[in-house]
Parts: sequence; C-alpha cells; structure tokens
Amino acid sequence: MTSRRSMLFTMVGGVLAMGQPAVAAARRAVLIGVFATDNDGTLDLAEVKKAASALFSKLDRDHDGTLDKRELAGRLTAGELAAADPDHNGTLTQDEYLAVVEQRFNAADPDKDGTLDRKELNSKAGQALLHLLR
Ligand SMILES: [Ca+2]
Ligand SMILES: [Ca+2]
Ligand SMILES: [Ca+2]
Repeated sequence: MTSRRSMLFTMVGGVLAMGQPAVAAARRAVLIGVFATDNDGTLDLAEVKKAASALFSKLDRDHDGTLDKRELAGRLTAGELAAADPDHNGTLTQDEYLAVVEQRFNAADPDKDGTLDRKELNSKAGQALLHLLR
C-alpha cells in the first residue's frame, strides 16, 4: 500500500514537473507505466476505465457500491457531482462514475484517435481526467 502510494506521488510530481524536461520525461514514463497495460506509451479508454474502476473500489470505503461526497474526497465539485448523478440521490454508482471518466477522456482527446498520448495527458483536460484515476 505504501509503495503504491509513493508511486502515485511520483506520478503527480511528474505531472507537476513539466517545466524540467529531463526529470519530467522520466517521471512521465512512470506515469504511463502505472496505467498503461499494453505498454505502447498511450492510454486508451479501456485502460482508463480499468484504472478508474480500481480507484472506485478503493474509494468505496463502506463497500455499498456507490461513492458519496465524502468518499469522492473532493474529486468532483458539488456541481460536477450533481451533473454526474442523474438519479439525484447524491451518490455515484460505478457506471455513473465511469460516464464522467469517459466524458473527460473524450475531452482530453481532441484529435479523436481514441488514445491519449503524453501531450494530451499533460493538457488541462488530461489532468482533469487523471484526477479521477488516482
Ligand atoms: Ca460507498
Ligand atoms: Ca446516483
Ligand atoms: Ca489522442
């Protein structure tokens, strides 16, 4: 658990360190490595959803199959939560969570090739997506 957590911090650091080319490149490699399952250096929607599903399970501390505001721990604003919650019961099912993830994936993929490369992951939309994966 601890090593996974520090890996995630490394990843966040890599994203924040974009201004330092050598370090950032190495850290971005770590970032891709954490999520990508086919090691081609890009993320597709299936890989992103897999990472999001794993995070969903981890965040669902009471194991009721939904995430409430507390479990989301600031990952969505009140407005984003309301928009993502069509049945307005204040919690997100995994399907509802993955729908937001898919929206953000598409927003982060302006060239619509179905994969996110490093440049796309480092964009503002890419960062918004990564926020839901870790
Ligand atoms: Ca829950
Ligand atoms: Ca709901
Ligand atoms: Ca793309």
